[in-house]
Amino acid sequence: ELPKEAELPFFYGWFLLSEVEERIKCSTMDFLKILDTLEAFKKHLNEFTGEAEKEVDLEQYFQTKEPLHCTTKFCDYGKVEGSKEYAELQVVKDSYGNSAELSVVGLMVTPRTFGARVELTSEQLQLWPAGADKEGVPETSLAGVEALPVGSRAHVTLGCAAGVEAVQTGLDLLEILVLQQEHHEASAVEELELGTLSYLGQGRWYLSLREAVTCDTTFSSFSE
Ligand code: 2AM
Repeated sequence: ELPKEAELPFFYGWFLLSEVEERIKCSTMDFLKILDTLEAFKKHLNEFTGEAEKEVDLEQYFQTKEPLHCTTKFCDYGKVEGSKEYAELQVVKDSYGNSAELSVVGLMVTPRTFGARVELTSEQLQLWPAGADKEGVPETSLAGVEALPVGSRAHVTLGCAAGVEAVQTGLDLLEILVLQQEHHEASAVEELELGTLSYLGQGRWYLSLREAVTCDTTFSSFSE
């Protein structure tokens, strides 16, 4: 008889507790409402709609992806390189099912994705796979991404535009962080109660939160 292959999940990550999920959904929707009404945002509306005068309701524009989580390793049931090695890491086994407090430090919006930037602690970085930041990053952007601190891609996808896959959120976030690194203050647009809002061209917006939001999560895996 053949030995049973250990099953690998769709992905590993930190999953927000359901009451936290509700709280985050509400407060991030509030941010979209604020952004939607800003003159600065209206000025660049055509980057979302493709038309100059058309209105956009950001709350409808993005479709929520549940459960809300911060992906560590996308395995696709073992099809992705390094999945088995990741599952077998002692730190992954030891942390499985444990709670973790994730720190959300910013929010990002692009015509494709809406996400929350997560700042990982050194302990949490042990669960961040080597090379995860640059996976799928276009050749031309690699140098910029490699100059960012490890774990810069960590995020929670809050929503995607119709037809956009969640994997895009991390790529959009990296693009924003690279642009910010290249020409920092230049992009600051507005001081909001929530924090500092920056515009980075081509419909890309980043809100650096005045105060980080702590989210209770569980490190676990997801399979459909
Ligand atoms: P996300 O982490 O940006 O939300 C299931 O599709 C989950 O795995 C989503 O959360 C998604 O993106 C993430 N994911 C999908 N494909 C991926 C990839 N190639 N690399 C990293 N994460 C991926």
